[in-house]
This record gives sequence, C-alpha cells and structure tokens, in this order.
Amino acid sequence: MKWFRNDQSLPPQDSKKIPAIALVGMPNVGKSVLFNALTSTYVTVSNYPGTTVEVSRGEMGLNGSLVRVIDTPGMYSLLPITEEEKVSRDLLFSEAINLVIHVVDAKNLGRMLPLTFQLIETGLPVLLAINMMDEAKQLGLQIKREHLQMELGVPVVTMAAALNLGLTELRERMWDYVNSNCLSRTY
Ligand SMILES: Nc1nc2c(ncn2[C@@H]2O[C@H](COP(=O)(O)OP(=O)(O)O)[C@@H](O)[C@H]2O)c(=O)[nH]1
Ligand SMILES: [Mg+2]
Repeated sequence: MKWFRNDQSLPPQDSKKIPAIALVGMPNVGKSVLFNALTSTYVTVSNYPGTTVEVSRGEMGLNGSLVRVIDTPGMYSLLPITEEEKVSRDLLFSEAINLVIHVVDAKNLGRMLPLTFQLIETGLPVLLAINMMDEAKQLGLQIKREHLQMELGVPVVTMAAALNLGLTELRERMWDYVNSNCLSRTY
C-alpha cells in the first residue's frame, strides 16, 4: 500500500459521512488522469479485497467539504467478464457511492454510451464526463452537449483532463450533488 500526503489538510470528518464519488468507464479514457487532477490531499492504492485488482482512493476538497474519490478499474459493461469489471461493479453496489462520474472518450462516444445507460438504470446519480475533447476537436468532432443532457437526463460535462480543461465546471457540477440532498440521503 502506498501513502501520499501533502500539506493541504482539511478539517477531520467522520469517514462514513464523507460523500463518495466513483470514476468509472472503459480503460484508457482518462479516469486516472482525472483522479490525480482532482485528489491532491490524500491517496491510497490497495488491492480490492480478495483480488489482485488495484483500486485508488483519494480525497478532495470541494468548497470546503471533504469528498472521497474512487478510481475504479476499467469496465465495458455492468455485466462483468473480467476481474477488473467485477471489482468495479461490486464496488458500485457494495459501497455507499453517492455519485458516479462516467468518464468517456469524446472520440468514441457512440461505443461508450451504452454503459452510460446501464449506469443510469442502476438508479445511482450519474454525471457524464466527456473527456479528450482536445483530440475530438482536432478530428473535427462536435459534441451536442445540451442535446445529450436532455436525452440522457443527467448532467454532461466536456473536458480534457490531461490539459486541465473543463475541470472547474466538473467540480461545480460535483458540488451541485454534494450540496444537494442527492448525496446526503444515503446515510
Ligand atoms: N489528449 C488527451 N489525452 C488524455 C486526456 N486524458 C487522459 N489522456 C491520456 O489518455 C491515456 C489514458 O489515461 P488514463 O488516465 O491512464 O486512463 P484510464 O485507463 O481511464 O485510467 C494517458 O496516456 C493519458 O495521458 C485528455 O483529455 N486528452
Ligand atoms: Mg486508470
């Protein structure tokens, strides 16, 4: 287990009451880059119980509130085939996850949206984070964000996590959840 800590400490809180946000999505969409950009205070990497699959957990401050962030192993579907997918699914259903951020690659949106629908069907609050917008723009792809948001009925944010673009808006949308009953009703 690795421990990192920097000097940005937030006031202590009962860990059970700290809202938890899970980053989920297919491999190589930028979940870990986003996780590292969001969590600066405190990160642990450990094997999910009974497996050799690593899960990173960190904390971030959001307008003065502490929020837990979990970087889940890549998954294609909620019907798991690989051990990684099984861990991600188990994690979503066995832990008190208050918000699922589905991270997708803007270049392959069509291939990734079926998982968005599956996640929405779980009843968990979902936020769609469309990453790699820099590469999508270079390819001339445009994302109809408002349209997607209306069709899906969940917030949609566009970003380029590796370039630190769009993260301010993502944090604002996350705050909407932390600040609303969505997060506080589950415990
Ligand atoms: N161009 C570009 N590359 C990105 C972006 N976000 C992540 N990447 C790159 O995509 C690759 C996969 O990222 P990673 O966070 O490991 O994906 P994960 O498997 O979902 O955790 C890495 O090489 C990242 O540097 C982005 O917004 N734009
Ligand atoms: Mg990763």
